[in-house]
Amino acid sequence: MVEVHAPNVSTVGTERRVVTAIPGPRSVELQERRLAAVSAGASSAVPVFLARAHGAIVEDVDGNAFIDLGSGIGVTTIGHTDDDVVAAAQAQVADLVHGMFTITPYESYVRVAELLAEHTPGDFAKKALLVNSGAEAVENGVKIARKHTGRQGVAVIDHAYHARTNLTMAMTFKNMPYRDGFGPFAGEVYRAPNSYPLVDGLSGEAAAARTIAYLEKNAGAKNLACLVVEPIQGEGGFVVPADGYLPALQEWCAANGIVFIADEIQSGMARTGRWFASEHFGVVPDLVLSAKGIAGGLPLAAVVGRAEIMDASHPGGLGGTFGGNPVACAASIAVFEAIERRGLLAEGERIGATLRAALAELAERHPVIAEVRGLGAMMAIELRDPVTGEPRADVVGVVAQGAARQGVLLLTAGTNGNVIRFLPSLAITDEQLRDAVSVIEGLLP
Ligand code: PLZ
Repeated sequence: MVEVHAPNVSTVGTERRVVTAIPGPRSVELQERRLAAVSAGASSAVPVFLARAHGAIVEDVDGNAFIDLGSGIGVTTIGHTDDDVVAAAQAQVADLVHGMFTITPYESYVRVAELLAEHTPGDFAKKALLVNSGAEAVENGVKIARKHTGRQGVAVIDHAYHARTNLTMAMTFKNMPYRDGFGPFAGEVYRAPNSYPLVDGLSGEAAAARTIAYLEKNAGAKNLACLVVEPIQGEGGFVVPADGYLPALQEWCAANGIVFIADEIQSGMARTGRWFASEHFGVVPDLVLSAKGIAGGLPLAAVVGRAEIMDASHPGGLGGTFGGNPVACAASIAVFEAIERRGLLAEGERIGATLRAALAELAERHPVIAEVRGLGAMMAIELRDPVTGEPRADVVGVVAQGAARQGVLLLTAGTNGNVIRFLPSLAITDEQLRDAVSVIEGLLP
């Protein structure tokens, strides 16, 4: 049963507040130390050092407060330092911090697996595996699909992002910054065109036929263990496929013994107004990959799906030292309970409605906005020259940097870098959203 905990005494307010230049003097100092001590490869988009956060507001070390439209790339979905998550994690730290599930198990791992089985699409028997990161979830999804099918091929879609390990770099579309010079990459990865309605103008059926024809030619259906698809492409620019695209792919997978894997690492767990974005598109994946928001900011990721596929590995074939860490599991259970008890799926719907309306108005006044798209708290605007149709990454850069200087943190995306994405926490208020959009409006040409 759920205990109701005393509220977290956070000093973080509810409004943006800029009291220094951005970055402020303390951040500038820390940035110097960071440049001397931290690998240049791990750079930061906004070199503002964070001190604390609560709900949809983050505070930096100089006392500036930002409206957070990125949630650490969709991680603090139910809000920064959510009271229930903080209480659950704090209590767990005092009891058991590490067990190594594959040596000696503990209940919270099992409970998270049960909750994932309950809340992912599909009425069939499901099982789960817990790991540390999205990359590991993708790796393990592929391992399991290969073992289950006895095949090696992995199909992915143009503009996809699946992470930064060797296999997942091979599955990721964009060269810079993710792959350049880091090869050779894992083999047996086959890429096919996606559905990108703004660019290709194709119906879902036509786009799926193109994807399938491509894979039949360059991979051969019988060689494919799995097709891995983001229901809404994340880093690729919040590309929402045309209706019918995903169901047609799933049907083709089913007809050819290919495991249909939804990478819901960014689109999943209460982000789009549903538990998982697949639900919007009428697909029931064989396996779902989940991470980011499932543990309120603690590192946890999962592969969950059809029990007979999840059981393909011999005992001992799957694991890892930290996978399903007890503190992360306790936090995750608190997240599941919070979503249910507080009706947070409806907050995703609210945010989607508020943002869609505000951004549509913006698009009327600023023709550089070529499209407003997305679902729930996963919305985006794509910027293109209204005359030539050329992607305007330059404008996106100006808006992102300018917004940070005014106390709004936002993320960019897109293979062409010309997308501004909105991944706020479900704790964000309509007032905060409208304030942030007004800042963006002031920066648009
Ligand atoms: N699959 C769909 O969105 C993570 C990371 C961006 P990890 N995306 C944000 C960056 O610059 O590193 C992501 C995703 C999808 C897989 C991943 C990978 O998840 O937890 O970052 O490994």
